Amino acid sequence: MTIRLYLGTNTYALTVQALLEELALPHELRWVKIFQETPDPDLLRVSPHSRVPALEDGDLVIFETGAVALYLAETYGKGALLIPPGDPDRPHFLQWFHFLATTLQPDVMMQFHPESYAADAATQERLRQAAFVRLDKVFHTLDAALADGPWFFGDKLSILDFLLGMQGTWPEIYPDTIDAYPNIARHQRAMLERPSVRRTLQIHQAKMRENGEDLILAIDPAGW
Ligand SMILES: N[C@@H](CCC(=O)N[C@@H](CS)C(=O)NCC(=O)O)C(=O)O
Repeated sequence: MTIRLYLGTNTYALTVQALLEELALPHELRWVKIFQETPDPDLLRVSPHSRVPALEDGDLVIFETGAVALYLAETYGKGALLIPPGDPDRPHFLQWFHFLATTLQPDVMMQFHPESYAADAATQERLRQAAFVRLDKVFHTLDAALADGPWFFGDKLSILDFLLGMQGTWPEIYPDTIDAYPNIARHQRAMLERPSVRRTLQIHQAKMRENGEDLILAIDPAGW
């Protein structure tokens, strides 16, 4: 059965793509344009609000980064990348899973697309700045959570690390720089050492170059 990922360059689809690479799952990439007046009909078929990522796995269609990440780990992870029900860390796994999707993500999105929230430029800028103030608190909270690192659960890598780590590559989301949050910076460096993450970022870099763009990362990977 074919796994097909619908993605745009340097979007939340990075998380799902890196997980597909991490789990060594053969897959096809279907690049789509987002933020179009007339959405790509193929994307609409798998993602009714025309956002990426969306995934097809045989007859299954699923969108929403966290849901896809859980689906892949539960279906193909053979126990890896998850903190299962019954594990004493499970409540905090759930806490951070939802924190990343519902507390971090909205303020990250505000940095890139304030026009989705307000029409005039001055209001957009005020919203962006307000989101930066919240992001600073959110990043301090995450920095404390990563104190025992490198991962959320010490040496046990999980999907949480991909959910944070792939959006953590975006320099625009840090009110100052990533180095203001030393444990997040360490987490990011550890992510960038993973072949799955490098391969994913290199694919995006190549695709962006084709489009005349550049991939700018919060931390340059060693030996990139
Ligand atoms: N909560 C969703 C957010 C997905 C999302 O908004 N993706 C952006 C790209 S990073 C997108 O496709 N935006 C297009 C739009 O808003 O029309 C998830 O995590 O999958």
